[in-house]
Amino acid sequence: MRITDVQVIVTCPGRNFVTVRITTDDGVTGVGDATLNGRELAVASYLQDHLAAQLIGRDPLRIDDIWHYLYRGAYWRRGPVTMTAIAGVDTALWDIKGKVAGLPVYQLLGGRARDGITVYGHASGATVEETVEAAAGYLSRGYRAVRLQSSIPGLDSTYGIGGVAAAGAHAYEPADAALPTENVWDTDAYLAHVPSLFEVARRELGPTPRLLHDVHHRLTPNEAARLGKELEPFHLTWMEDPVPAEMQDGYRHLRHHTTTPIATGEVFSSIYDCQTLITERLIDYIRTTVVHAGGITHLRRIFDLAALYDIRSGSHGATDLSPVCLAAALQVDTAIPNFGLQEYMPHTPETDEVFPHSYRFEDGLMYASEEPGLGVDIDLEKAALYPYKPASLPVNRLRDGTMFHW
Ligand code: CS2
Ligand code: MG
Repeated sequence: MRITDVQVIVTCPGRNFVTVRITTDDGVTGVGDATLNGRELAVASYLQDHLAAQLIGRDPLRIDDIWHYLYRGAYWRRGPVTMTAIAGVDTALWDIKGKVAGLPVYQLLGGRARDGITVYGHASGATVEETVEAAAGYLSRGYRAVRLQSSIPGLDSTYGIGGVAAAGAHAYEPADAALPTENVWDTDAYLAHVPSLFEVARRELGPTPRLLHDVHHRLTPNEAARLGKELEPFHLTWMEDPVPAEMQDGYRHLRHHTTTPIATGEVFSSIYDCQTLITERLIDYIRTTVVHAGGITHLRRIFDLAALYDIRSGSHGATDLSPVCLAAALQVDTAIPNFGLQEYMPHTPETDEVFPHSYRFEDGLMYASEEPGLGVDIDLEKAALYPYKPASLPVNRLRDGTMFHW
């Protein structure tokens, strides 16, 4: 069996996605997500200008050899662009291998370890009451876990809330402006507000639902320690990205001061980015996922390392990760022993039309496809209807204009 064609498809059904589609000499095809929000064309070029020609003629079943060829052969290792490109190829090769074997990929990863995949949804609102009401809505639809993000009094916009928090305008979609929109951030206002959100949430929703919050990289270790301590009475499932990911020693300080569980990793692209956090048990959930952490092959290695330290998966799953990534993530979630939670933001109907799939959501759980491979594809004709649109993630400045973390 040989690889005969490597296509890189950039499509924009409401937001940009990059998909790798590999074809073999006996007509079996595989797809992989290679979307890097706001930097899509960098990955598309890496794939089509630097990797595609190196793949033609190779045996697609030699997944791990190809992974190492692309990783060690790059010389310039790691980083989001390189590892997202490798992820797209790797995921497509697992799709092919599953189709050749006639098995869903989870069966090639050790078989089913759980009946369904517990997911969490995104509840947001312009006020605490609106946010808690949105969370109650998710719970009424069967979700067992919900992330709560509310507007911050005095700030026009913040992470996780769509634009200026007008009633109902909470369809949050990162990278929806050609040039970065500039948000204003105020850490004091944020720290003063968040504990009240979870005090009301626990009072209204009770002790059972699993509640999460995404700090989105914006606190110093000591500020995060303060917030973690103040959230302890509300028993969150996790406080996410409390400090910028590169500040890994900051997690030691944070860990000494609070028992609020910590999740991080969506911006990590390799096992080396999370090695210290895992081996020193500085986190409780690792949020790496298929598209940004080198594909199924590398993600499995990260989760296996995490399992040695009782750290569970909590894979990223925002809508800027395509249905191809979600289909692959659900296959991994089905098989690993240390699954924790899967983030789930339903894609738009246009996106689901471009990426037909057979995973499904039912009563708070998701179920990976049982079809051979990943159980997802890209409809090339529909994809062609949505040309690339320049789009950037927002940026953040403090009130005095200082450039900050978004
Ligand atoms: C967020 C993401 O879902 C999350 O946890 O951190 O929405 C993140 O902001 C986007 O994926 C960035 O593209
Ligand atoms: Mg996040």
